Amino acid sequence: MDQFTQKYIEGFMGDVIAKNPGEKEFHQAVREVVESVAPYIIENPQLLDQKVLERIVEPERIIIFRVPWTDDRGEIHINRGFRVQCCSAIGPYKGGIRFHASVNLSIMKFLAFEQTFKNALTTLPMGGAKGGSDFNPRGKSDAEVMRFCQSFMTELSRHIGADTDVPAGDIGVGGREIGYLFGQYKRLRDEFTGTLTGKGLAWGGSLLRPEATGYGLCYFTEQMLATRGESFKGKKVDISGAGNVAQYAAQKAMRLGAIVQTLSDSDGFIYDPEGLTEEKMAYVFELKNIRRGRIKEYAQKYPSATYYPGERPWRIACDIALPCATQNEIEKADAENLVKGGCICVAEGANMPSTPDAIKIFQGAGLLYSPGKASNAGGVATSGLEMSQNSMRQHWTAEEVDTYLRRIMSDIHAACVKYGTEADGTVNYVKGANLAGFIKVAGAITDQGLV
Ligand code: NDP
Ligand code: 2IT
Repeated sequence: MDQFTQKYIEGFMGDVIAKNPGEKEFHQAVREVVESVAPYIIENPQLLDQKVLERIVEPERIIIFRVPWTDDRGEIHINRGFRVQCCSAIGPYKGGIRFHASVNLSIMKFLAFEQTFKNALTTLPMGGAKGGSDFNPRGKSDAEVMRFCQSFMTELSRHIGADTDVPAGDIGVGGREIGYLFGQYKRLRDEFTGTLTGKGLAWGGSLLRPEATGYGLCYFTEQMLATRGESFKGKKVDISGAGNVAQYAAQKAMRLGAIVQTLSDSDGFIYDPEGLTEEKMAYVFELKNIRRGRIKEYAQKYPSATYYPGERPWRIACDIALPCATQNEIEKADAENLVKGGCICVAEGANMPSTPDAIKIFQGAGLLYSPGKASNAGGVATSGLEMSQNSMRQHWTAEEVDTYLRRIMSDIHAACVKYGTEADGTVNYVKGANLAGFIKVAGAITDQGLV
């Protein structure tokens, strides 16, 4: 990179850091994009003049609100709710809602920023947003979760709508929470629209939306592997997380012939060298989605598995790693372990799970590495398909949705190859995804004038 470009990046980041102090996840996400797109911006001075990047890093709107609720004993709790509406240049704001104790403004802003580029990559007309709360759903009763969701939606309902902003799930928000949120929205607005996605099948949901992020991740990974004449067949796969994305990534990878050897939660991970089977997966679905148990119970049920408390899966040698838990869950030492263990491909199911140092290790070692905004876009893409079905008042078959999902993942892969192929023929998926997403959003922003 030449000195001028380097200076532009540092100047831009200096301004972002000064204006958004302490928001380290947001700085991290912005830096990654700016490093990818700076040469393109410098070659296209109208983007500099139009301050396109400056506009994208300033969310169009941020809503922060109080969420009061009572627990089952009648005690009052106050949580903080967020909705960051980052960019509506290419469609209504779209992005998930996260309920997790760690949620803060920095995390919401990084997720909304990432979502803007991810949604552009899907080829569907969706802007970028994210929302959530520092509410911790762990250990709460259904009634407590319902009261919290109703209180959260009472405020959020003023700011969303089928043509304005369409939330969905993320960490801590699955089918149960979307149900409570949708019920309250409908009650307040007296209208049945597709304002949330991830809905139940009987009330406007799309077939395959629960599976879409994990399945899409595996479709994308297949394409990455194919560039080197490889496939999932017989490969050892490490997966982190045991939630929505991890479960369906594990199921699809297993069905494609891989040996899925790990799953995790924030307390530790399980290693099953014999790999997951359909029967073991059915147990995991029941454990996590019905009983809401912990992953260590897997090792009690299956003696072939060992539970490692307080650790992450990355010390277990594998061919393919699919991080599907949370941001910054692969640090430098984890990345070094993966490379040492012979890993050939890291495809992100979570948002920003690899730290910048970890990414450098992967890229330096010549691994196939793809950022979440490309490889996990199947979830929001299928949300887009749910919106289409709602608007048309139609319900597509699983085969129809799967065909769209495969095509979209393949188109995203093609965009990464188009914009990310380096002089030596290797594909830099970070550069490819960021540049492809940016070019689309930047074009829409300049077309629409200074708004
Ligand atoms: P879930 O809540 O269903 O599952 C999250 C999993 O990750 C749980 O096993 C959880 O363990 C673990 N986890 C969460 N936070 C931490 C943490 N701080 N440290 C270690 N483990 C943690 O969420 P999803 O599967 O929906 O989301 C997982 C990731 O995928 C997130 O990064 C999300 O943004 C991303 N994503 C989700 C999409 C979707 O459609 N749902 C779409 C695209 C990306 P525990 O139970 O201990 O908290
Ligand atoms: O990070 C993500 O892409 C999601 N949590 C899914 C968002 C959506 O609107 O389906």
